[in-house]
Amino acid sequence: MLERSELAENALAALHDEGYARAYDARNLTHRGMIFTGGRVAQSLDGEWNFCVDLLDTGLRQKWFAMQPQPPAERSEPWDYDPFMGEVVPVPSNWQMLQDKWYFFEGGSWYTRPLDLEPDPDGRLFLRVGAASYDCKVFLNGAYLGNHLGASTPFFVELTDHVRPGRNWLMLFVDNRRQADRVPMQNTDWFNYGGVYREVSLYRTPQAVIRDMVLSLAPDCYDRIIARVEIEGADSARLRIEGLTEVEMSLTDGVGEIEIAASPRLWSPEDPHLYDVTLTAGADQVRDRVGFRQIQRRGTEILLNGSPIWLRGIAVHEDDRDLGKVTTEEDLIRRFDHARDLNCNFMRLAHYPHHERAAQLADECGILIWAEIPVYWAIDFPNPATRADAENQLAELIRRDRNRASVVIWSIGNENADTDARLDFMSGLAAHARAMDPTRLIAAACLVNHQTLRIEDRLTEHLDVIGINEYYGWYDEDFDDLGRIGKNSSPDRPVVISETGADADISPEGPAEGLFSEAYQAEIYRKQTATLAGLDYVKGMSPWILYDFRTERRQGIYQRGWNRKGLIAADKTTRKAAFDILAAFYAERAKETGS
Ligand code: GCB
Repeated sequence: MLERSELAENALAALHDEGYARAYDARNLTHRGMIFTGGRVAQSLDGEWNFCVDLLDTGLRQKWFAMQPQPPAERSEPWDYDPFMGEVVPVPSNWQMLQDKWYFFEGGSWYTRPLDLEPDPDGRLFLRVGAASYDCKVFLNGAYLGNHLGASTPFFVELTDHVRPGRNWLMLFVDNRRQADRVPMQNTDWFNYGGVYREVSLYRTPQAVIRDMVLSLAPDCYDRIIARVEIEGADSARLRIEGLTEVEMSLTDGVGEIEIAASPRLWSPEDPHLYDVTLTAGADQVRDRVGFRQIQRRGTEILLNGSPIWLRGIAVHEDDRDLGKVTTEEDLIRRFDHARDLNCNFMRLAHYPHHERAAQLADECGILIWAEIPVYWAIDFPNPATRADAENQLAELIRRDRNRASVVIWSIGNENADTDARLDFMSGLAAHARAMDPTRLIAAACLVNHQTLRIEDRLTEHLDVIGINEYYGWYDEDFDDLGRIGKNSSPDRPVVISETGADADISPEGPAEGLFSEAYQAEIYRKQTATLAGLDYVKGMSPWILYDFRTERRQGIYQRGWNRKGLIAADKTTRKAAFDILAAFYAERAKETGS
């Protein structure tokens, strides 16, 4: 609690100090603070949190986080906000979906809740925030513990040395302002949802804590498994892969790596077999369900477990008419059911890391996944702070999902102009991804050269799979150019058409023919699939997109705040005619390619 003299000083500073935010931008909550959470018992902090939007950053200026609960009648000065009483919102949620007056709000907001804790001298306590968009600053009992950048990856804060027995107050300041140095930058084609929109949990661990566990087949073989673990405060651990092996690992400086002779049953879309894995180190234990498979490229082929595969995909956003970016299990199950109805074996999780349950369910139901970070359109490529942010988001995604057999591609960006600064930034990201995870393919959604009508992008040399977003018949009106690009290009590695499509407004306001009609969209799908099937270096596609999604930048008469390229409308139920066209094409492809 601030003293009286501090209060007076603070009141003045709050009005006149424009450097108020500098002290709260440590950017210290990064992938380095992650712990492995699989199999741990979490204490959920979901539910009602006290909430306040704060357009002017008054809370940072006035240090609301330093306030102590006090009954209103006993207060000696007026409070501009009461973190302990008043409006509450559910966590997880996006504030835009809660009240009309918050729909276009972009700025900071405060979330506060009590934490009642028993003293535990032997244990450690970690807070995990599943996702908060975009800058999340964490305060406990008035102390600033740090901030995290990035709207879609989880982060951890160790609370051990900051908690007191009994009542504690946890405050999060979550700021979704679009800024020039962010990833993504100011301009996107998806809605800028704000808030704490994935689960918040507490984890108790012993002193020795398992930070990481990574399992995969060794490169190019099927009879050896590599396991790598990172454990703080232990020098040995026991790894058990149910039905396969149990081994003792010894660690040096907290890190252990072992190669185990074992021939696991291979994971594939036809047989998505998972093994139960347990890692025990002292009193700490984690679990996971892990599949083993090889994904490789050879020339223009993509090989799954040594055999060529054609990726029959669909792209999805994390977006819901009622919940915004909040993802439920039911929503994910419906999404995979629709993918199965389309005869898909592949899904692009665009344009940022989706909820971790998406890849877990894909592991179970046998759908291959393209996962990506939001290095989208213009990015401040020369800015080292932007690069650090992008690298951290990539590292958090990889550390969170690298035991998922379903995830076969890390994508490092989408439709970025081919400049020297971008090449340096993104080739760096590709190298970073490979160093962290040599067992997957690296991709990006690249551009075609519209003058020369060729696939031409200097980044492709650094990729395993060239993603191409093309909208012939929609933004590019001469459809025949697609065929020309096909003939003019001879890439030396596989191409996946990471986007193609057209809008269709099937509401009563939608047109019967021409652009934005259901018939026009269907025709584009007919022509696209017929053309692409003839290009031998095209090894898959993920058309844009499964469901219509909300976006501020689309305000045309048939859009009304929505991108309507979905094969299914925003109700996630009503299929458009193009759905069946793609499903039939994929059924054919599956027969022809035998995969
Ligand atoms: C694109 C973008 C995607 C957009 C889509 C569209 O190329 O990658 O984010 O939503 O086109 O509908 O214009």
